[in-house]
Amino acid sequence: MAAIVLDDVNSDFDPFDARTRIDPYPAYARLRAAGPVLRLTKPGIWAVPRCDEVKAVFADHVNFSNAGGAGIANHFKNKPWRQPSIILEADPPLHTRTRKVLARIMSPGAMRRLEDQFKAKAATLVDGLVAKGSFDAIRELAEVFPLSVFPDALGIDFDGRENLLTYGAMVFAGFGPENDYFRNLMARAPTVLQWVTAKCQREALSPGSFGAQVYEAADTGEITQDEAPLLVRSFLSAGLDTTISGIGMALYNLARHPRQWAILAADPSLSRAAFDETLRFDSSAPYVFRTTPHETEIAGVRIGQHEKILLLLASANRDETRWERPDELDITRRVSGHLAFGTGIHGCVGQMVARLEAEAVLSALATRVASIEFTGDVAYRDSSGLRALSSMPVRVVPK
Ligand code: OW4
Repeated sequence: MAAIVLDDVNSDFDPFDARTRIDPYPAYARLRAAGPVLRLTKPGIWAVPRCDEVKAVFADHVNFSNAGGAGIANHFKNKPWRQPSIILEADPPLHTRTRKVLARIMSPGAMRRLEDQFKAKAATLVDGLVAKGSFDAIRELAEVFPLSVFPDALGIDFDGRENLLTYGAMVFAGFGPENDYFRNLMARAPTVLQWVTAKCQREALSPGSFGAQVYEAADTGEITQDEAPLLVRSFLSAGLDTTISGIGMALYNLARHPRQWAILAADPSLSRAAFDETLRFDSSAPYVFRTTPHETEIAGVRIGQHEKILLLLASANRDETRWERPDELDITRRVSGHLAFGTGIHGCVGQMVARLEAEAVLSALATRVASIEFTGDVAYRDSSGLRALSSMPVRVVPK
């Protein structure tokens, strides 16, 4: 343990301010220059903007807990709005048990079984959009595609699928401060939460699906019967809004870098790498929190007990000490090691599903489309937890 304890550095940066949300990157650069760990005075939390310290915190689940909440809410001090996730908002040994089940359900072999179906659905969808010529790349593609494949893989039927979008929005808005956006969503909570609970039950899940496999793990005693519906809930929480946002931001960033789109159109096999580079460049899940169970330190700065620590993943992904030309989107760079999915024991367990979905969409489009032109302004969603567009009007030029 370091013997020297440095003074903390204050910053008035507010990650939840709507004005910084559109282009937070200049502010992130200032934070990285200011120090390895900063006190954000407005929300009253700590922030970690550089790559090395983000990785160090991710590697240390003893000093930086998830049981205290992965959003700004402090579960060590206050009761959260929903029963905590038994994978995201849990520490070992509970987390170890639940993680193993989800990692197996979303294994590479499981991904291979889904691949043909995902690619066929993307091809049909994109064929229709290319025939139209002009469309909204968010509403008609980034939102439609995950909704057309993920609920099927999860195993739920068609009735009420739009509730998945509202629930995902609630979960991610719930990671930020209690603002009007969150309160407006929560006004719909009674019906949405009832629907979510119903879809997490064994009877609601089709045989062989991701959801049914969670119940199989309960039957063998790997998890308890009570834990099964809560673990299914993690698919509903984290499985749809995330991929919609990520695919949307990938389309946006490739469209506004026409030379990068041309490289992808010339070689659609770059689609998976291109998706990862857009995640590095403009992460759709830009941050995540940890909470200190006891006093500790980061880079020599003392952090008290029960403090919230904001890990600025989108900033770490632009860290000039880690990346060459960090502010350039370059789909041919070696992008592995970016932090948009986190890393360590809580690193995104669904990242292979996300990549499969994004690859299906991007390769279908890159195979057919020479260029993408904006026909109007994009609009950002008003979420404090996810970085996402709500609209992106485009025209595509077929090859
Ligand atoms: C990023 C995530 C996000 C939101 C909810 C959950 C997980 C959950 N992972 O497990 O409920």
